[in-house]
Amino acid sequence: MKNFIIFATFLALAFSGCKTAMPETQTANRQTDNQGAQETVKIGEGIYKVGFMTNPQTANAGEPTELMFTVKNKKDETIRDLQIVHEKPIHLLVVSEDLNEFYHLHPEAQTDGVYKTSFTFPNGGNFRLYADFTANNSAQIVQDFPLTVSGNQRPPVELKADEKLQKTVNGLRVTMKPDSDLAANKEMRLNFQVTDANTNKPVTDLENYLGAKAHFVIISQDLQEFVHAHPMSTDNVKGAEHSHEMNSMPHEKLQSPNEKLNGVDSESIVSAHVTFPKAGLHKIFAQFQRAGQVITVPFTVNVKEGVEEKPIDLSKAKFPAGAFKIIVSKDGFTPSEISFKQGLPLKLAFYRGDAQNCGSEVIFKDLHITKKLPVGKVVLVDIPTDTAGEFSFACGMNMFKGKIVVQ
Ligand SMILES: [Cu+2]
Repeated sequence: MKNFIIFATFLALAFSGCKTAMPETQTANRQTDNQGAQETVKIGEGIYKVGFMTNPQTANAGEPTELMFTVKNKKDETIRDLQIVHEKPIHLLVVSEDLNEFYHLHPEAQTDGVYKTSFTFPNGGNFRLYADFTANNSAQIVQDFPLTVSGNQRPPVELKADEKLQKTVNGLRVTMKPDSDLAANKEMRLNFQVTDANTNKPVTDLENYLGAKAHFVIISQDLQEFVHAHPMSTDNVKGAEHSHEMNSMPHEKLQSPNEKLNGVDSESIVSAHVTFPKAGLHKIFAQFQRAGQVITVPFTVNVKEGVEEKPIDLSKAKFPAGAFKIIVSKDGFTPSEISFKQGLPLKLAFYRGDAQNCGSEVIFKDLHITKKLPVGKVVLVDIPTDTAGEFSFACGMNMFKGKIVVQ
């Protein structure tokens, strides 16, 4: 079972309202023994070696192929306890190069520390695999791997923007309603109105699929931009973990289930916040579950050039003397790690320069502190430094992370 040379380029986690700090890829070592090829990736303070291999060595269309992943930390220890996010340790999204095929798989942990799943590719050709996982104390990691499958290839399908953002799949008619023009570098909300194609009635019996009312996977035509987003959900508004407590978007108004959006029962509307980092064709795979069946509804959109990102203007921010500045931007918290002397008073001054991020609140779980971070306002948080220790903090979506080390 020799390894398959796989190039791991690290993807910018560009959408999903929340960008983690841009990871750098360092191709450190390449082993070609039966451990397979692995790449070293750096994210935040963590360094991980992510390996991918297939069995058989060459994947053949029409035959089961084992897709195997290993994640190792910088001490070369195999990580066997990836965080369970949306009910799974790894979400593996597989698309064909022309984005005409889409598969959502879940490699499971094996006793040897490998995460494995078996899949039968219906066609030969070039595919891209996106492994979406979160190691302990790390931000979400999305690692992509190209894979060539041998066997008969179907003719490629040209990617074209949909004229009408309405699709019917397996009795579900889904209408996508962006709340503004689709342009890059702008946070927007994509509303998906779900109707029963037979009765024309709003669908109110969507089931949770992997712990969420829907899953959205958005991939750019060049396969470089990837997002795995989840809907903002009324019943999760309280649960910091899942709630997309994003900024000044009106979703707060959707708190009570019997609210209406454009006259349609909110029960049948699922929304997600996204920011497209660049212009061009993107494919959106919206997944819903109804009557036990997972239904994937694809949309293709052409995103326009957006306004240039302006650097955060700190000139108007009034930071009190002696306060420790932490800037909140699309890249997370800057700085994200602060070491501080025990016994000295520590006042943090958070400043969020614009709304192009999901840092609308900061949560210090251990200190039971949650503070809203309105745009353009300096928000102060006093950190107790009488005892040495670490205080982690995160954004409302648990995507941006930081820590204070008192020593
Ligand atoms: Cu998944």
